[in-house]
Amino acid sequence: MALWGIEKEDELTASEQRGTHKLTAAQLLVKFLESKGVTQLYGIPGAGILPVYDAVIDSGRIESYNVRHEQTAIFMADGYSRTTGKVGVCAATSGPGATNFLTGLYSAYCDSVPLLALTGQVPTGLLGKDAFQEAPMVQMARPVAKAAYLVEKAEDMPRIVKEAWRLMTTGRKGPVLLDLPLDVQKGLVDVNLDEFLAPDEPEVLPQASQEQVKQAWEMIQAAEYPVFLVGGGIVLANAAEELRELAELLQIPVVSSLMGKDCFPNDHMLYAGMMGTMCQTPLGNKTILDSDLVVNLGGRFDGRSTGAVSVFKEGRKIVHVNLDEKELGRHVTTELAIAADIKEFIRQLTALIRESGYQADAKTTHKIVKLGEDRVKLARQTEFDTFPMKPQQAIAELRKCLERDAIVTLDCGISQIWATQLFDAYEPGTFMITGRAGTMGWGLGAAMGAKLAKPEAQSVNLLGDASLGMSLQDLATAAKHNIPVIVVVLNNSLFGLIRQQQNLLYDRRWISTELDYENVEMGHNRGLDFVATAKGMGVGAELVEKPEEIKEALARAFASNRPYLIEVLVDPTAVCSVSMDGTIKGVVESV
Ligand SMILES: Cc1ncc(C[n+]2csc(CCOP(=O)(O)OP(=O)(O)O)c2C)c(N)n1
Ligand SMILES: [Mg+2]
Repeated sequence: MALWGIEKEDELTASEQRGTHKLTAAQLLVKFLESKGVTQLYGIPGAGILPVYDAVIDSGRIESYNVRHEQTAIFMADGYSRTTGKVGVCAATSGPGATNFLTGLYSAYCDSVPLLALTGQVPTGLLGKDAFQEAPMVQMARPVAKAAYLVEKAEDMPRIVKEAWRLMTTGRKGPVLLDLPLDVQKGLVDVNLDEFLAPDEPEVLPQASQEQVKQAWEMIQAAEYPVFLVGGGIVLANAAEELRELAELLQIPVVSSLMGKDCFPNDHMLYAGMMGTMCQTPLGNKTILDSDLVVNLGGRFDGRSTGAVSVFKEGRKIVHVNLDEKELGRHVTTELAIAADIKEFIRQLTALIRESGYQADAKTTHKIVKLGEDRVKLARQTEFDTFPMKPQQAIAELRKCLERDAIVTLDCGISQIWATQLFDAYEPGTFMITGRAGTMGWGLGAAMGAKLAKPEAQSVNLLGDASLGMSLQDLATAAKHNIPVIVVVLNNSLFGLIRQQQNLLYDRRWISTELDYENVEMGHNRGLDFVATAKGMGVGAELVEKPEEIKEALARAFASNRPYLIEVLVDPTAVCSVSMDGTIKGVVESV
């Protein structure tokens, strides 16, 4: 069958190739992935990527999970990567299958997540000729990926795949796209397998000089009220334990950015909460505003985190340590900037402090006692007796019912913002969110990838109804492959966060933010019936209207050991607490 109508397209069939002593580029790619410990492939096959899929059949080690939308496949790879720190791999066919990966690449790139996206491409002879399902993937992907390669010749495959792997997994990590023309996938390559599959040289990361570490320590000692501001780099560098040891040694409060939320136990006496204009806590912002020195470890001073820099910076010095030199001084001017592996930097600083014989004094201890008092005083309200329930209450209830190491994935909206503010995280890699991209539709795929990576952990996608509308079809993927994720959808029948903005910023002029309609089949006015839809796909589901029902619904969900959806009806008038003037001083509390 000649799909692209060119001569010799099927020059060598897959079965003919098996008889040769050489391997096709697709087979080599699969062998390489196996050697790196890849065991799962998420995607949707199509004519343009079939040689890769065909090679997976012979793999014996890699299991293929087909999905209902390529976007979910790349979100699964993302969730897998964030959970394990390893590389998730996904595949799509040429043209529309491949372009469906773009949001996934962008979301992973924004948060420095390594994943490998494999896309089929038209045969090389047709490139640039507007062939059926030809899309300029490399050009489209480059701005939103760490790298994107078009593999033009089969013999380039060994070099490119090795280079791609090194790029994804070293330095500041990120997603890489390999665009694979059909004839290239099928082309034969003569390669020395031992050399090709030999392990890479260990990575050498930039390190802080002793002088820089000393300077940082001197600045901490000179400060009246030093604070650690920790970012996602701590999770990526697997440095949570080192951070905890350092913070405990110094008795310094820890404020996190959104991406750093799960790198420090949120119930630790030194944890002050999150700083920010949207995803923040009153204590997090207050602690920063009370400080005279902010030591940023592995964060990047995102604009939604600092708010207006004039307010954030006023009266305080900054030490910034980040692996990526490009981040230093990019948004905020600093008194000391260090490009270094964060884990090693923390170890060096801890060693220096220990050598100095430092002991926290009474003044420092007093500050921590005060922090504890403020934590109670400034805690946001989560108990209400309103009907329908507030999202805050649903989120607090959910947290109480889940295990400490449960993984929660989030999409975007009011429910997500409340979750960042109220859902405590205790272990790295358990609070998963597209921090910079804010991608609706991300969390279900991510939760499935996380569950496949760590089957023993509870994996919950907490999201709003509109967000679920963007991933709903892949409940069928959870059912088909029996991936027991729990979906908790907070249904206000609204694009709630956008409605909140229309109310606050556009004189309550509403357009296109309501999702309700009369569902004549189901006999209610909520529009889409999530419970019926989930059940239609073979996913257990139930409706919850009162907070006290959440616990038992979850117990049933976990007992089923199958994917399960819990639809929670929440107050459509509920809003979340965000800054009104774009500064971390300007958060207006809403209940
Ligand atoms: C893919 C994508 N499209 C659009 C947006 C803009 N957006 C942010 S929040 C939101 C509404 C989310 O509604 P829902 O998931 O129901 O959560 P709610 O705010 O109602 O809790 C929209 C449209 C986005 N973040 N991502
Ligand atoms: Mg909603």
